[in-house]
Amino acid sequence: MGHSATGEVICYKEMDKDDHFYGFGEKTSFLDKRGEKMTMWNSDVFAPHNPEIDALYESIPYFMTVNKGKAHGIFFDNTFKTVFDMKSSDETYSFSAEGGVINYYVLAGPSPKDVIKQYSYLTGRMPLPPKWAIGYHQSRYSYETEDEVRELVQTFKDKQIPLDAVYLDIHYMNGYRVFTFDEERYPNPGQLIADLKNEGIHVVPIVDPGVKVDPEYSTYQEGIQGDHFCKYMDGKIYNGDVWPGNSAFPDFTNETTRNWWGEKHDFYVDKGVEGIWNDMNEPAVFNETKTMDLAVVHGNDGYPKTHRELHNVYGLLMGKATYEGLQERLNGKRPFLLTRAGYAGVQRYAAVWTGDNRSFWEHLQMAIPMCMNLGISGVPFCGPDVGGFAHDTTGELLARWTQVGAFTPFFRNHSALDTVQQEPWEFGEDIEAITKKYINLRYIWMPHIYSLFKEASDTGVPVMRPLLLEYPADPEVFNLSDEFMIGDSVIIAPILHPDKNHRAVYLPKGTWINYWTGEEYSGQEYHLVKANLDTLPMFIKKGAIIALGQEKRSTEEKDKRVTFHVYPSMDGGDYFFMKMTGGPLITRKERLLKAMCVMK
Ligand code: MIG
Repeated sequence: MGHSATGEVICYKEMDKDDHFYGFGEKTSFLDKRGEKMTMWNSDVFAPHNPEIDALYESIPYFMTVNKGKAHGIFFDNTFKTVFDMKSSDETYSFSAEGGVINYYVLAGPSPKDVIKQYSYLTGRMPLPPKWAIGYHQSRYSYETEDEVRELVQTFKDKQIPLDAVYLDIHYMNGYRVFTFDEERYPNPGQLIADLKNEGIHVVPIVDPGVKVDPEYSTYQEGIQGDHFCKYMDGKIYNGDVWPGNSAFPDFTNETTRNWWGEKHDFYVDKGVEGIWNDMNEPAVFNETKTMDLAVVHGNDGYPKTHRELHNVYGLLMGKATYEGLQERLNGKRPFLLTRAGYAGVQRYAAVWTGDNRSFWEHLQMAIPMCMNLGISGVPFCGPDVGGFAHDTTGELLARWTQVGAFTPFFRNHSALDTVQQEPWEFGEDIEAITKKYINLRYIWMPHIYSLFKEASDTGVPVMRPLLLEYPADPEVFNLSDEFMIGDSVIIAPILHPDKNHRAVYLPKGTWINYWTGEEYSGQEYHLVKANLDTLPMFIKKGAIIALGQEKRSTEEKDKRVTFHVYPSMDGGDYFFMKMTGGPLITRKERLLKAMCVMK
């Protein structure tokens, strides 16, 4: 073993002038990755997230080629640092790795949706999340005390803004020790969690992998006694600085360690927790390389490998340990896990948020292709920090971002220490009315959105889609990065610039109805659409049926009534009903409705 033993491997393929490339997990820049060169190496990037930075928190060495409407995919199953070069030549592209072998799967398509089905058949699909996980979530680094959390929840209640979850960032812990609560800030967490649950709100604590080196701390003691920490070949434990100071890192490549970590979640589950937030699991370390020493040798259940080889799966395996640990403890309730780092297959365990973005309009713009490409990469449950994490947001940006967030699969407002508060009411009454309107809209649209989650969990086809998935042969959508679809018949075309209340909207083949005004537009054309600050441009395809529910305080409140909005089309298309079955609404070819159905 040693560095010299790991030779670089590379595979070249012909590139056609009509090839366009999608997927690649969590990447900056636009939708179509032709002309980009991208590295897969899980990295904690506080700043900047811009087109020059191509390695972020997630590494998914997979992409889809679409050529004149026909698609195929390639999954390069290599956990080393990999590079995808769709830039250096017009005739060839390549993918390479620092080590390992050229082992890749070709997913034959022929449609883009087929490729996603095939890829997710191979790497796994998202389990249907609990409904509360797709409601509106509020976070802040940090809500530092129990009183602050209670006051926050009371404000949501007073203002009648729906809320499903509150996040506890690192300040809830005793000196950043995972599996502890600070006794002064959070004297009675079990009571807090129970009281919030009575209000229909879940509490999601953050859990980082770093375990503080402290001989008086039980998690550290257990880790040492059980031989759970990452170490060098000579047996010396690797230590690195993270929030708790000098820390050791569980070796999630071993099943015994994953089980131990899973069991540790009794601590949270006993207090009523049903969701966990994993951060810093690239793993991030405060040093020059920003991660663990590559010479660390992971146990890997008896097949030892260096951190150089297994770095990209550390977060995935932490997710597996956490998700399975929660699942075993929740008596049949579905767990929720949010993660920052991951590898191909991360969707089996966790939702993904796109890390430390900033309160820039550019980052609102970038979040859309980033999430669409994550969806193509098998990760349907994703979203950015709404309002932006670092930097100070503005009322206008928060309003526009909340409009987008209402339709991204994961919908959480989160902001950093030392930035202005960005809860929905922080920017005056006008902005509050807008953020409230769109958080409410999320709940009204919940039956439809939840049905799409069900579809994604069954087939892998994402909730949030580029138009390309539905219209793969339409050249106008090959790189359309500022519009997205929810399912196959709704287009969201948000305003993504300050001081704008008009935009050009491309609508593909078909006839489209403005959700707000009922106005009709013909497809395969650009339209200039007006959208004042309180309007998110939304278009429904003629022929669609949309199931909508009602405003409510949280998803714990059941819909008393679901309304089917039918957008009849004269071309006599078939209509599919949505049927209630026990829990979620699912799409079924239940009954054929004719165009005379209830008009919207
Ligand atoms: O080094 O826990 O991306 O969401 O608020 C920063 C504090 C650590 C980074 C996460 C962010 C979180 C923050 N964390």
